[in-house]
Amino acid sequence: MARAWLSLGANLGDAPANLAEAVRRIGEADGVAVVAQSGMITTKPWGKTDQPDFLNLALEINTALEPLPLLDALQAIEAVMGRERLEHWGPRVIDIDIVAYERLEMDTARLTLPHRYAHERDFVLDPLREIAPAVTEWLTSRRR
Ligand code: PH2
Ligand code: MG
Ligand code: MG
Repeated sequence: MARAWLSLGANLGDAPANLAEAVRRIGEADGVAVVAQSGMITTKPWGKTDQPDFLNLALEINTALEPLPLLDALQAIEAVMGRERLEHWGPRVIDIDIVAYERLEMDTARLTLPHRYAHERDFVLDPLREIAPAVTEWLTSRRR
């Protein structure tokens, strides 16, 4: 079993309902259990600013899946929930990102761990700090 931390975001449709549905689906996925969930926070869009505010939260999970199978499982949830990849950093019904997987460091075409931008995004760090202060500190200190 490995411990991993996820960042979830939504800014299209019923964002609170989308986040709640994603958390439920993540908990129901094979080989994944939700350990802790942060509160939902409203955040200003980062990167591409002419889009609606986001709702974000962080999850801590236990998983039997290796990083890439975990990514597959999370992308399958995004797909069934109607995620369309139209625009880089654009609006979305749901986004589920792996922020960290244990303290693993990897850099492949599909997945970079820890998440490439997590350390500079308050919408990731603030909810994560609520449930995993040590991981949050690791993310910010390794890039200082
Ligand atoms: N996700 C992005 C780009 N910008 N801004 C906020 N506030 N929240 C997000 O989840 C978000 C974003 C790309 O995934
Ligand atoms: Mg993202
Ligand atoms: Mg994503």
